[in-house]
Amino acid sequence: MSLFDETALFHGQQRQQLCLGAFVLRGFAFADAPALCEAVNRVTVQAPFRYMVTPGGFCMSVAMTNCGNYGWVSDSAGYRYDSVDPHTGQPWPAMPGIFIDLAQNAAAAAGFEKFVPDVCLINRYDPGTRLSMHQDKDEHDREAPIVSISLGIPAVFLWGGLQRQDKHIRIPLFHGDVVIWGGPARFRYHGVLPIKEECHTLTGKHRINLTFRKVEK
Ligand code: MD3
Ligand code: FE
Repeated sequence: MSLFDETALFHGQQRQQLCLGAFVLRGFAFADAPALCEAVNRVTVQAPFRYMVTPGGFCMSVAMTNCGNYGWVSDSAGYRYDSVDPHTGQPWPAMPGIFIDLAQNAAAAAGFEKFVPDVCLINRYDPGTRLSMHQDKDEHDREAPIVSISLGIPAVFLWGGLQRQDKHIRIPLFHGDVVIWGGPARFRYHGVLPIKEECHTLTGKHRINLTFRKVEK
């Protein structure tokens, strides 16, 4: 077997069901990762990464930006989806074609046909940064799944239940992994453990996570 075959096997696509409605597609975005990272860089020229402020007045440790018809924003007034980037006063950059195609193909591979996201939230984790346990409930279309793509430094994802105090399991997420969260999985608590200090050829010291959402019903 050639080196190429082993690489293909190692990053070979594999579908695991985490629970009803949630699927991991290992390596699904691996081949497209360089183009995805370039697209992220183009988006952030227009809409730079920023540390948003929580309604409680704390600065978030994960840097964020968005592209698409809406973007997720947080400030002293609360969390919401807004068609305007508060940092620039302009609409968010359009979603790159490669984002839409990949999100749609991944959703279809998990049984969610015709997924058309209207938001891509882009999270950037610096070394040591974590995301505390939370639910995502700001999206009005509650039938649509959320598709997430992991790029760069790996992470340990925490997957809980419908109650904050429910016990959680740990799921490693690597560069190129795609996860689809739909159906009953959609409203479970989840979080990310602190990212290790490492270096990745495409993202440097960062982990980048793209989440595709459908906000408008
Ligand atoms: C399960 N992001 O942006 S992606 C978030 O790695 C968020 O940046 C994490 O949680 C990250 O809100 C996790 C996986 C994910 C995203 C949204 C979900 C899992 C989810 C919504 C519902 C259930
Ligand atoms: Fe979330």
